[in-house]
Amino acid sequence: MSAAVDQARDEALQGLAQAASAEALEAWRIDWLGSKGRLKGLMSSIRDVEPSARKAFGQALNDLKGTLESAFEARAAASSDAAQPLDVTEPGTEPRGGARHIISRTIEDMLDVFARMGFTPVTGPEVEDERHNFTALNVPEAHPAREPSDNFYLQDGHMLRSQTSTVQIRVLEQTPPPVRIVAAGRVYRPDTHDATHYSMFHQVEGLYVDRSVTIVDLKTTLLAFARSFFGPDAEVRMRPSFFPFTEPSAEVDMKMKIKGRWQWVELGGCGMVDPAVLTQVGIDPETWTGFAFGLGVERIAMRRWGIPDIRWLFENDERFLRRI
Ligand code: FA5
Repeated sequence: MSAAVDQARDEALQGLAQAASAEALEAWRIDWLGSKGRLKGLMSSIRDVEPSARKAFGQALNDLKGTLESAFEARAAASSDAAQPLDVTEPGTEPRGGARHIISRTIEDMLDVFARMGFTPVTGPEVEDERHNFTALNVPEAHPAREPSDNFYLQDGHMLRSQTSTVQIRVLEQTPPPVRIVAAGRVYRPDTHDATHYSMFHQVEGLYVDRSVTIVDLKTTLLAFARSFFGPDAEVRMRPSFFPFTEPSAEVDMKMKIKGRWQWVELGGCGMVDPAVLTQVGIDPETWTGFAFGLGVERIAMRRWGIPDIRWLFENDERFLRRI
């Protein structure tokens, strides 16, 4: 009996597909779904079915009824849409365009400012080896920065880079000085998410190696960046700090006006390239000196746009994305 139901379904759907006008559709409805239609006929034939098979047959017919009713409704809706003439004078719906993410825009703006100061943009891999992330940067084997709890280690001595300082090594390995580059990109640290920390964030790294680069060049460069990026009144201050790959090292703060009040904001680290790093890549530290800096892009974007929570940058909430 199920063959009879299958055959009826095929025949009915084929007929429906061929019904090309409202009249033909109505005729199909009466023929198949009407009170004296073919489906009703099939339903009354249930009497002739063996009692043990009646339940299954009844179920198959109910399914068929559901299928035909929905197919008919879909067809009728489509043909009534088609019957509506298109009013070409009606105002259209404006398509909602996307926009570049605020982090991409911030990076682009930062690189622009540094490009005007002669820094060439370069990139480096996000999956790094420990040599480029630590060893060549003068970070000793037992240094706490290498702790598994502070890094995303992969297999075979590889890891997600925890800082863009890796690019300093990659560039110095390939390019003889003088070198003046900026490298922007993602870095990864298993930090707990809060208003100012995320486990993936972006840094902009700068490196300048030449014959007589001094700390005055470093401060002048950072100050020029701050004034160009945040406005002519911005100021920069360096607080003594420690990074294994720079000596001396400093945290760099920028003074900027936030909601009408001047505030010092920490933006990254910097320092004079440690002679040990230059030696690692075969550059003579007696001839060449350099400075390097690494700035946190999210913190800069947050300050620039008054965003109170770093998580807003990555949650893809449209209400936020559309406002900025
Ligand atoms: C470094 O990563 C050094 N590589 C910077 C450097 C480069 C020093 C060159 C000297 C020479 P630090 O760990 O402090 O330094 O990170 C730099 C900046 O990244 C911070 O100031 C902050 O702005 C940002 N940052 C650090 N951790 C996070 C985080 N979890 N979420 C968002 N931003 C972060």
